[in-house]
This record gives sequence, structure tokens and C-alpha cells, in this order.
Amino acid sequence: MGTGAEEIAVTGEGDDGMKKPIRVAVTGAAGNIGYALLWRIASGDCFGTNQPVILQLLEIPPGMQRLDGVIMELKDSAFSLLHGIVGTDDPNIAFNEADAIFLVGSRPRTKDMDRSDLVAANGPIFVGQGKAIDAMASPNVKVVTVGNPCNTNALIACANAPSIPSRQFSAMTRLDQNRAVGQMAEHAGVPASKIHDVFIWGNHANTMYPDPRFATVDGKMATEIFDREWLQGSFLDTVATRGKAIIVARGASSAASAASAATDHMRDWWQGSNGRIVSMALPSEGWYGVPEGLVFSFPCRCENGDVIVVEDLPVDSFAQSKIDENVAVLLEEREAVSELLGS
Ligand code: NAX
Repeated sequence: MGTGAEEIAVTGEGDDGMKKPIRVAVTGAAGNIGYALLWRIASGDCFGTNQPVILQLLEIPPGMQRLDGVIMELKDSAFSLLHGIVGTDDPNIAFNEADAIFLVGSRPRTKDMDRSDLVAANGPIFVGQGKAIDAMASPNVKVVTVGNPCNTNALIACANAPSIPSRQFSAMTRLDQNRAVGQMAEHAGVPASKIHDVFIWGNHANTMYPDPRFATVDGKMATEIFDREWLQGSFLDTVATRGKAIIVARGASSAASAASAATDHMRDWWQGSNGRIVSMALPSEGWYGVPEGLVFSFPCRCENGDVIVVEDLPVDSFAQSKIDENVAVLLEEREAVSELLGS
């Protein structure tokens, strides 16, 4: 496919009851998360089963051959909602008129890298992509950043897209939330659907805080079902270090669960969270004392395509200490990328 773009009418099915197709861009589309995410989007799990999509897939030149294979498989899946596919290594083509963007592509952390190396390696990618989003995307675009360090990468993309309101940029902490839900469900012996309103504060890193204080388990407060020792000990540690445990067990980082979380994040933003609290990392507007602009995970509700931060939850001293710890780390990361944040 080279560097160009190709748009393919994948289906000739009738459009009865169907909405106008939307354009969904995914970067790093030939990577592991992309391989799971594209199928969830194309099947209607994210934007709804009456919402056709045109996928606009971005890779770097060494990934283009793999992307060709992924596109062949997407065609072979014969999704009725998939109305077109673009494969390209040009961000201006990938983000052209995009209504939703998943920023997944970035360099994964290797054994020899610490977090600051990762920030340095991946930050510049999000300067160019932020600029291309600013120039090309729909003015109403919703952007979720998955590529790590996702909070700071979202900050960089947002800073380089000044014409797009900052509330349209986000980073993904939904995987951490889903991990917290999974741990609570297992510990209580109930299905995950019985757990509501556990959410994440802070950074997608092992400092983040899965806050159990407002969570319910089959309608009862989680704090009454689980003891404090478990909630502040093994529950917190398991959620915070789950990514590493998966790398050790699988020999590769979380991919299907990350794609599932990205689907949940965008689905709730697009279609609403039905009154439930969900975790989204957003450029702070000063909520809970978090410095303005830092991309920080807050308790949110989604309604009519908007994200509303739940602003009135009480913060106890343990939660405050975790919020402060995450603010400190994110301020350090922001300082490390200050030259990438534009004027
Ligand atoms: P892979 O290495 O399998 O795939 C990444 C893909 O991105 C590759 O195909 C590569 O060619 C492409 N790429 C690299 N630079 C690019 C650029 N400038 N433009 C477009 N494409 C580019 O990694 P994968 O397992 O898919 O993970 C992707 C990212 O998600 C990593 O940064 C990873 O750390 C991050 N994760 C984030 C999570 C979260 O909860 N926020 C959890 C899972 C995951 O660790």
C-alpha cells in the first residue's frame, strides 16, 4: 500500500435505519492492541450497531506491510458496519475529518527503559499528531490516548491542537478501572456487572489510585463488604501492578484487555455512561485542586456526548495523599516535555 491511502467500499448492504458513517482513526493500527480494537469497532461494540464506520488507520512505514495484512483480514470479516478503510502512514490522511481518534501507536517500553526514557521516546510523536488533528480532524472530534505514557502524551497532543477544546482530549485509565472491577468481582464472588462506581485517580502508572469508597457490590457499599486492609493493600497493589504481571505471564503487554478498555472508554463517551461513574483522564480545569492542564484521571459521567467530572466527592486523607503523589509525578513529566508543549 506504500504511503498512500486507499478507501474501499467494503459492503454494499442496504443502509435501512443506519446513521451516516463516521470516520474513526486508529494509530498503531497494525500493533497488538490495534489487532483487537479494530474488530470491536467494526462490529459495532463502540459506536453502536446502527452506526457505520470508516476506519482510517495510521502506521509508520515499517508497519505498513503488517497493516496491509490487517486490512485484508478486516475485509475478510465482512462487517456490515464497515463502510470503508484507509491505510496510510500520513497523519494528515488518517485524521482527515475524523470524528473519533484512538492514539494507540507509540514505542512500547523495553526492559532497558525507565519512564523518563519512554516520555522522551514517545513525546515527539504526539507533537506531530496533535498538529495533524488540529489541521484535519472534525471540530467535534473525541480523542483517546492509549500509547504510553498516555496522560503526558495526551497533554502534548492537546497542547499542539489549540483549535480543538481541551475537553475533547483524554487518556485511558479505563483498563485500570476494569482491573479494579475484576478484582472486586472475584473477591466477592459476583459477576463484574454487579460492581459499580469504582474509579481511578491520577496517572496510568503504578501510582494511580483505584478509589473504592463509592463503589457498590450488588447494591451494597464495597467498603462494607471488603476490609480496609484488603482495599488499601492487596487490591490496590494488584491493580497498580497488573500490567507488569501480565508481561511476566504472557511475555507481552496487555492487548485484548487494553482494546476492550479503549472500546468501553469511547463507547461511554459517545453513547453515555448511564449515570455510572467512569474513569477518564482529562486536561484538568482545576478539579480537586489538580493543577490546570495536567491530564489526570477523575471520576466522570458521560451524557449526550459530553464528559462531566463528578466534582463533589469527599476526599479523605488517604485519597488526598494518592492524588498529591500523582500530581507530583505528572508535574515532573510535564516539566520533562515542556519544550513539546508549544507556546
Ligand atoms: P505494539 O508495539 O504491538 O504496536 C504499536 C504499533 O504502533 C506498532 O505497529 C508500531 O509500528 C506503531 N507505531 C509506532 N510509532 C507510531 C507512530 N508514530 N504513528 C503510528 N503508529 C506508530 O504495541 P501495543 O501492544 O499495541 O501497545 C501500544 C501502546 O499502548 C504502547 O505504548 C503501550 O505501552 C500502550 N498501552 C497502554 C495501556 C493503557 O492502559 N493506557 C495499556 C496497554 C498498553 O501497555
